[in-house]
Amino acid sequence: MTDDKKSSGFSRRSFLQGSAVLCAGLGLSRLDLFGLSDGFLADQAMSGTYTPFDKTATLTYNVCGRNCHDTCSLISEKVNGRLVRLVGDPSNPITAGTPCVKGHTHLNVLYHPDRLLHPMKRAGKKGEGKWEQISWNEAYDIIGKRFKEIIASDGGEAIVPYTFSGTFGQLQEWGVPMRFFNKIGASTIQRDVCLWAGLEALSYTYGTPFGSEPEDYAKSKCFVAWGSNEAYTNVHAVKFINQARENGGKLVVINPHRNPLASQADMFIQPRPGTDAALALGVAKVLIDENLYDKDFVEKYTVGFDKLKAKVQQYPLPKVAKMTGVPESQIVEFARLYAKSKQSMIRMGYGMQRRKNGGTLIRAISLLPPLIGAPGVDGGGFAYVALDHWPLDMDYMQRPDLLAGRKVREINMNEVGKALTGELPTTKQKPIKGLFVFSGNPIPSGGNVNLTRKGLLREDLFTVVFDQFVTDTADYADVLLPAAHMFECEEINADYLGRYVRYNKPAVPPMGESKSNVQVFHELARHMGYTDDCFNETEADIIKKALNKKDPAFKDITYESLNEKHWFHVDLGRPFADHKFKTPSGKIEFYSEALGKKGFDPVAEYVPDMESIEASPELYTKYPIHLVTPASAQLLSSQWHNVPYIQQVLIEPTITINKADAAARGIKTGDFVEVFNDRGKVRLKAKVSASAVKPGVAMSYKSYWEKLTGGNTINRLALDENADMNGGATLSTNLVQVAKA
Ligand SMILES: Nc1nc2c(c(=O)[nH]1)N[C@H]1C(S)=C(S)[C@@H](COP(=O)(O)OP(=O)(O)OC[C@H]3O[C@@H](n4cnc5c(=O)[nH]c(N)nc54)[C@H](O)[C@@H]3O)O[C@H]1N2
Ligand SMILES: Nc1nc2c(c(=O)[nH]1)N[C@H]1C(S)=C(S)[C@@H](COP(=O)(O)OP(=O)(O)OC[C@H]3O[C@@H](n4cnc5c(=O)[nH]c(N)nc54)[C@H](O)[C@@H]3O)O[C@H]1N2
Ligand SMILES: [Mo]
Repeated sequence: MTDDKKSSGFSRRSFLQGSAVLCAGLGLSRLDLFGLSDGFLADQAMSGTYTPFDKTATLTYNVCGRNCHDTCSLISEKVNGRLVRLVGDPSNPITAGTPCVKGHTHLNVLYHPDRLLHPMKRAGKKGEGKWEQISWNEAYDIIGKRFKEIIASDGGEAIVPYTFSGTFGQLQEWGVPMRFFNKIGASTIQRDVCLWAGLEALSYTYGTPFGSEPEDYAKSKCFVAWGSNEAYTNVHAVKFINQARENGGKLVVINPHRNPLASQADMFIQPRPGTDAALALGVAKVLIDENLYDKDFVEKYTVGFDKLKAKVQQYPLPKVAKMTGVPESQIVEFARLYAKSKQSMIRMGYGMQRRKNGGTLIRAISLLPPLIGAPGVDGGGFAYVALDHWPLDMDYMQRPDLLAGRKVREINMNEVGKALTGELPTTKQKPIKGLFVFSGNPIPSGGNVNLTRKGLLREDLFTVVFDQFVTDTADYADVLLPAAHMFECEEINADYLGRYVRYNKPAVPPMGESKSNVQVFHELARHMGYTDDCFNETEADIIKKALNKKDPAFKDITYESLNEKHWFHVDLGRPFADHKFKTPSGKIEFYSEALGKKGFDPVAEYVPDMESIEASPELYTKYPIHLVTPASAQLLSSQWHNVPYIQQVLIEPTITINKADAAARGIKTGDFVEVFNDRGKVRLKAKVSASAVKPGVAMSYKSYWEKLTGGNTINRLALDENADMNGGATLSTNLVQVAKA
């Protein structure tokens, strides 16, 4: 029936023991109990993990490998060669039997009538959407010939890949495609759109950005969802937060937008966007002034406390209240609640650090856990991301040695529009001539999409788009290549919520002529005459060779065990339980020389965001509303927008504004409004609220498709800069004006 024989994990074993006791008591064999005789289905049913819908179905263990914290473990059922049902793997402690709304509708993506099934070449003007079907051979001929011409005339660096979150798999997305680009000496793409500024900021404090796992949230006495949106962006975290509350823990939400969790929180703090560093320093001042900090921890495990103590004097509460819009009394109340127990956890989201001041903002927040002695404590410390459990050797997969000593330039994906239009000094000097977009979608998921469009319209730019659908970006391609869906490909996924490694087995063959990323880049390399052995490897070859065999934490993960168990929890222990920190001093650094050397305040400071009343008063006069553009519940960046079922539940393109701003502009709920800044203009429906956002703030969900909204994606307005740290994104740094349409 299937080669996936067993379900995985401890829950299976413990249930089997339980069922044996139950059966013995009833005088039944365990199989009788389930009315099943043998084979995989009986095994599944007995394990208590999964009862298939159709007894004749073939089951495959899959992964929702889209770019989402949770990265769900899934089980698909196949009948007559077609997937008919999909459930969350009940044995996986995070997925626990159910994916989110998007995961539930994966089959609608897989079998979408608009799936791109054949290679195409452009048959009209760029952006016109006219195509002619071609064979793979012809597609490879066209791409290979054009790339070779570009390499001969301008060098490999004139070609750039653009990629991010189509699959987020280690193999198909982060790893193997880079072999091809290294071989041709293409410019490197800095894949910094997402959470990058925070990674650097946290490293100054702790020596690593990798924090606690969701299982630990449940042990929290005070869980602080600071700039995160669990109910939408990582729904499986909510269960653990609820467990904490059932155990008497408090929930605090800090967010300019009253998101679902905020409405249920014990305390909701609603700062002005981009001012969280001031808030954190104000909280630190209360902790120090009121002697609520952990002197023992501070003395033993930190450096620079005196400098922090001096620094917070610059943040008296009246000043902080003015900067942030948070009342003084609430700052004090929060500090006291937070310091009540060391089992206080701050979970930082990524939306808030996609700002020009995103790094300094995360750095300031990161100083709070050590003040109360929380790092290393059960249910205490911080959570941001876990990426330290990737099992595959990146060098093996990406093969940087194929560069053969060539030093290539880096293009930051956050500036793709500027890069394509020659607005960056490097691309002005040496223009981009070839662009290969795969597993990414700059229109509408990047910033300033009007500028990106201008770049993509360049007649002298050769663009390949490799996707499952004819996306907004695909409209500007010269060649379109059909990508296989993840259920059609082999992949290893590591989540970024906890520390799970998951194996995704192909459940069905690729539809039409679609192919996996690995297949396409290997075939293209061979077609272009590159004879390196690596381009002949299959996915299985690569996984077998690239699996981490050195680190004992990964010792149980082999190709065979992945096939058998489907997912693993990588046990790296509780972060900081040993009180060892990989900073230059070996301690938590309230004062960081490395940070100072980069030109930042070595402790922390509130740096007004690039577009704000303080930093750009003239711009503020024109555009007095801070626009935040977080993730919607039903889309994954731009993905799923073209799925009819999702369209029925997705909120139409809307902007939420405060009633004071609405009244001043004569706007009522349901009115159409124009939202604009120097980067563009969109027409959206207004939703007026007394409290969802404060006056001077607006919210509209990110990355709706241009062609499904009549050209009204909010990403037209999003800032396309690099954040202060690590080349991060600035998609949340937006001043706009709103006017009745
Ligand atoms: N449903 C769904 N899930 C997703 C995604 C999706 O598109 N849809 N995207 C996935 C991806 S790529 C990522 S990176 C993650 C992101 O996961 P999250 O970081 O949880 O989500 P975001 O929506 O980016 O931003 C979180 C929150 O930041 C708030 N915020 C914005 N500016 C500020 C600020 O200045 N201060 C504070 N305190 N808060 C602020 C927003 O209001 C928002 O509620 O989610 C992943 N999961
Ligand atoms: N306004 C605003 N915009 C934002 C953000 C924000 O906060 N505000 N957040 C940003 C964040 S956090 C992120 S991570 C980015 C995401 O940015 P992107 O990764 O560029 O965006 P996606 O829309 O996820 O596009 C992924 C594309 O890959 C395709 N795809 C899926 N699977 C495969 C595959 O197996 N192979 C190939 N070749 N293609 C595949 C999908 O169909 C889709 O078109 O968006 C950013 N956009
Ligand atoms: Mo992201």
